[in-house]
Amino acid sequence: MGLELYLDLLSQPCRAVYIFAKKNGIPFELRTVELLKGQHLSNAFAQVNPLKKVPVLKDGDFILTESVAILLYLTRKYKVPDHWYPQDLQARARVDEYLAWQHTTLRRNCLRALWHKAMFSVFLGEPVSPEMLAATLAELDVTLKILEDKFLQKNAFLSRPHISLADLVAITELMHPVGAGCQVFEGRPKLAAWRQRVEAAVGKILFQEAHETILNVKNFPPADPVIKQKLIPGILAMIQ
Ligand code: GTX
Repeated sequence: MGLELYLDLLSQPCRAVYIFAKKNGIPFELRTVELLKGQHLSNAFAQVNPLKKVPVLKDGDFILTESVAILLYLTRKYKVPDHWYPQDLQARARVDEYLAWQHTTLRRNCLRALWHKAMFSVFLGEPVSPEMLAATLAELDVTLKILEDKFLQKNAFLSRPHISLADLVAITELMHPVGAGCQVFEGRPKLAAWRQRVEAAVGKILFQEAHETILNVKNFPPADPVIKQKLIPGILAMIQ
């Protein structure tokens, strides 16, 4: 059996892995795990990842979780263009710097913005309080400023002249609040121009395909009440 990727494109880390594999022509079998149907909680999936989270990579008997580790594995196993994860010591360190930073900052804030702005109503049937939403969006704002001022600066991409894993991880994170209806690129011309460059580098068709689910999130039908009850603890833990 060749490479298998267990993904749900609703999930930011899954989108980054999906785009990277597709863009680089890495052959894989897509194993879709629908989070909102609770498929990640099944016993069958627990055999693949006891933590019951996506993404997961399976390469023969080798199983790997954590999107950043998966992306790095793919860059090392396949001959992908150097710009994704440069050999140059300091250029690579720039990518590492972003990848280390994003977990508890941009990723967390984008996920919370998605849930607080849209998914609470769609999925849990009631919105969060206006105070909570305002606090979440204010936190996101601070993080976006750091993304622009510290990471992007005046460069074309986060890790300078070429697109890298850092840009891919960042753009897939930012599409979470966009899907929820937050205008994160409005009033931020530098970030908006960067988004255009990343989309162009990835390819518009692939970018659209990977983000179709999240951009439609507000039209999702309400979840089945039984599944909803099963998912709520995981959701609350994820967005706290
Ligand atoms: N640090 C991990 C990575 O980067 O791979 C994070 C993995 C993760 O949290 N995966 C989430 C998951 O499987 C999906 S991403 C969030 C998607 C939001 C929609 C959820 C309905 N979560 C399942 C769970 O925790 O129960």
